Amino acid sequence: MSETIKIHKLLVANRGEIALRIMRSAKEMGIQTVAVYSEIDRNAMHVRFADEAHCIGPAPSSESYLRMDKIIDAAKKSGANAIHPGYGFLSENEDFADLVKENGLIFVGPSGDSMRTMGSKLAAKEAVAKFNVPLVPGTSTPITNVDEAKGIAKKIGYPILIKASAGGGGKGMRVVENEAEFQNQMERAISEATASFGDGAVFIEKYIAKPRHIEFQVFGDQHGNVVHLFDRECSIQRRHQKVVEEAPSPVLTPELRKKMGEAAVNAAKAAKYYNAGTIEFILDEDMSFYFLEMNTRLQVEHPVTEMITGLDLVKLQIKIAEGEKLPFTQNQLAIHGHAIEVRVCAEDPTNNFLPDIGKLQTYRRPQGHGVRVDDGFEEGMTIPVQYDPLLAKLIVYAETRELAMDKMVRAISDYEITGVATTLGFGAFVMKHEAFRSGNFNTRFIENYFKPEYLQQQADEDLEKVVAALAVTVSAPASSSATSQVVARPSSKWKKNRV
Ligand code: MV4
Repeated sequence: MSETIKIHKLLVANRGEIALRIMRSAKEMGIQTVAVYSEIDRNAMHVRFADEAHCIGPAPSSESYLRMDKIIDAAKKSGANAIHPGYGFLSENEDFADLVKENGLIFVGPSGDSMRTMGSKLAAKEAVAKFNVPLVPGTSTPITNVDEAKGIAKKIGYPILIKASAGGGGKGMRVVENEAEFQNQMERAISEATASFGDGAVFIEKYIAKPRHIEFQVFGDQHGNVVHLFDRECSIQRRHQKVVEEAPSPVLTPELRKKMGEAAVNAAKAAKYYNAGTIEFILDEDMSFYFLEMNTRLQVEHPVTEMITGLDLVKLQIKIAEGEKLPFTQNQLAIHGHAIEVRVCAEDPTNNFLPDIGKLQTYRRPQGHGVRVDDGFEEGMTIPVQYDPLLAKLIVYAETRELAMDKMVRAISDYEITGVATTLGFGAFVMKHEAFRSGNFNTRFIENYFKPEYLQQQADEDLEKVVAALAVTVSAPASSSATSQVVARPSSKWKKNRV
């Protein structure tokens, strides 16, 4: 039995909502918190919340939040004995995980070696295949010979998908419809992968045209125990960015959930995994499931899992990093109720989800039973362009999926944001859509059902109301300038979240 080392002071190498979320749990555990920040984040909420804060450079993340040396320096100066990377930035950088350890600090996450295995899709496939985890029919070694690859493709059957081993988030994928296109597409895929990732290794898989994205939260300790904390349905995505997530998935039967959960635990064991991780599966229309990849970090959507399990995943991460054993076994875990998350991004769904920047002129959170908001901004703050557009996560929890959807509709209508366009209105569209309500949807939801005109129409009606209200409340001479200012910016920035 190895002993545990208490974390007494934790540096959070991140910003925004996740930095705050991590520090809150640390504080509850009696752990001192250290923030790092870029020059532009000087007054950010995570800086003010922390017990102390260190500037690590100019606004661009390559000069601040991605600077391993400066973050390690800040940890040493502050006397922190652990670093939590959050998500994004350095969270899945295996060299950073190793460096933290080499400097005598605790990394709140998995080992660098686990990240190395799972960071390469081919290495990951090879590792999990030995542990009885279903893979999409295809190759788990790089393909280089066109004729050999054509032979394999023929056996699998077209359409097939060429993927880059070093790719991620959908980068470096190519669908090949027939043998005539094969050589050309393979050559392109290799040169693209070489240019983008410095690694030209590609492999092929059967193309699943209408998959659902279902992922399992896993947790391992440093003593070899691994459990899963059930599934999340994340099929509502745009350009490989999730917009709505829920737990549990509305389509898994208890039997299938058990089978997929066991496969997820085996996949984690294949990488000798500890701390929080996510096993990503695709589920085919015939309910066959296949391992796609593993994310070796705490994910954005972890709160839906917290709601249905009653656990605080950050506290659990900290205890595991301290060397404690998992405090429960698989059969002590159960799903309670249903949780849904809508990502509130500073993006305009009526304009191709393009990032929208500006100042949060009004910012009022929804409240009430079963409503949780994880955010990192306040009214009056300017949203920086340099970072991820995620402003907040709106999470609801209720006894049933039906009640959770209704609660989300209400919470969105109570959420007041003006000054920047957000994805809230899109969230309401999803909550009310028949395909979502019935549970009968897949990763093509947005392309199949969403029309920007739907939200634009709402925005226009709301704009008319704002103009009408101004015309009534403002005296005649002054109203002309106020009205023209509003009319000059006819965007969903001005809308309430009509539901
Ligand atoms: C696939 C696939 C269909 N067939 N693999 C996209 C990101 C990366 N994690 C893997 N992805 C996919 N792999 C095979 N063999 C379809 C996707 C895919 C997808 C997967 C999950 C969620 C959304 C998606 C959107 C488009 C494509």
